[in-house]
Amino acid sequence: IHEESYACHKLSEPNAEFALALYKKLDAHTEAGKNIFYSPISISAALSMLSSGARGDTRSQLMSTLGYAALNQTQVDDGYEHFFHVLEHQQANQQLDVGNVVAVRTGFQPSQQFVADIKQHYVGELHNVDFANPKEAVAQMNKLIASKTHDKIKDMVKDLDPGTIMVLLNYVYFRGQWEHLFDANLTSKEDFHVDESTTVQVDMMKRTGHYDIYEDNDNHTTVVRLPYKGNTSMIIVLPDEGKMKEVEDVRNVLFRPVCVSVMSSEIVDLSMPKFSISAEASLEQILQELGVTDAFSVAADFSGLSQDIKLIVSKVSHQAVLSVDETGTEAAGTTTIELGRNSSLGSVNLNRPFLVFIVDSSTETILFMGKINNPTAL
Ligand SMILES: *[C@@H]1O[C@H](CO)[C@@H](O)[C@H](O)[C@H]1NC(C)=O
Ligand SMILES: *[C@@H]1O[C@H](CO)[C@@H](O)[C@H](O)[C@H]1NC(C)=O
Ligand SMILES: *[C@@H]1O[C@H](CO)[C@@H](O)[C@H](O)[C@H]1NC(C)=O
Ligand SMILES: *[C@@H]1O[C@H](CO)[C@@H](O)[C@H](O)[C@H]1NC(C)=O
Ligand SMILES: CC(=O)N[C@H]1CO[C@H](CO)[C@@H](O)[C@@H]1O
Repeated sequence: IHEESYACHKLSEPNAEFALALYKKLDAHTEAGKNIFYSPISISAALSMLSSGARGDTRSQLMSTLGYAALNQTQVDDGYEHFFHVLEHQQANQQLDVGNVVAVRTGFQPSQQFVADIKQHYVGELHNVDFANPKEAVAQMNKLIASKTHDKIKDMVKDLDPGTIMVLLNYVYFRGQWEHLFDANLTSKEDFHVDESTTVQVDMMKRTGHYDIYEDNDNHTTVVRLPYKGNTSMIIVLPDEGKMKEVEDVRNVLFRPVCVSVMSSEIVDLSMPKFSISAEASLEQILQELGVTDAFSVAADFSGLSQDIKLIVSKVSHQAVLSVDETGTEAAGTTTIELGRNSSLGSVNLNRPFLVFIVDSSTETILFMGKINNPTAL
């Protein structure tokens, strides 16, 4: 047990660092006023799966960007195995589904070792998808994602390259009930100040009661914890008016939600909007800025995924949704990593007359030859 929690814990700090690095990048790439919402663990887990099929610099770049430079792949794989194991076993009052799917082009056989590793360490499922038929494949992928996220994410995949060989998919679905429900009768329309000049109307929920809170006056921020039934909480970091930028720049302030021991329980008048948002992000550029470059280039080495075909990552996408109301929270996130061939995939369809040769290459002898005009004729 001790070993297990240690293996799991080893990933939590690098994962938090990576979450933060992603936040900075997403913020820089997101239009002002737009929401940012993502599942860091979903992105870390998907990239770790990718890493387990990568070799050479392609792998070391992934490992170091994920913050795992000091670990080897075995340690990372074990960490995820324990992580998924622990999550599976604490579902008394909440629903938390985390898992991975490897969608493989019909007829393509990924490396046996990779499949075994994904099944063992990443609770991975293998699905065959007809990527040669992109329209159908898009529908099939979206159906799969919708089923894993309880229909919270339904249209994540917009298009797929006909050359797609494999898609690595991670999903996280969470549904938690507030330990202290909001009384819906107290919810009323109130102003929400998007910025100095923009105000919108929201349904503001109200509750007065005990919450863990920490007022960090030096850093112009208030941190409050809203517990769900079970082992999860929502942590809110509320910067003082006009101080968002400053708060975002102080590392420790953003880090505090991970270690909330400094909080104390106090009676609080809490007003919180009821809302539903969705955010999506393309991560290719961000990952390259964070040091994952070979995976997207001809230098890519995914020989752990397939010895036969030279694979390259063409797309990394993330989508996440969040709904908050008086009873609790529903959130889902998915990450997809699309892998294909660098060159376009050739297609040969023997649906017209063709010539055939059976050749012995050691002696360079034509053993048989002919022309097939009608395969149904006797
Ligand atoms: C990974 O690191 C651990 C701990 O240092 C070590 O015991 C193990 O042999 C290493 N595994 C590989 C495949 O290098
Ligand atoms: C909310 O209002 C309705 C009707 O006005 C009432 O029946 C209900 O008990 C109230 N709920 C709470 C939690 O006070
Ligand atoms: C919370 O986590 C602990 C340790 O991981 C576990 O023993 C406990 O059952 C969990 N509680 C609930 C309500 O799931
Ligand atoms: C404010 O942030 C700084 C830098 O992260 C930290 O050292 C300091 O303890 C914080 N102040 C308070 C009151 O927590
Ligand atoms: C997307 C990509 O990396 N395409 C590369 C495929 O390989 C040729 C050379 O074989 C490169 O020129 C392309 O850039």
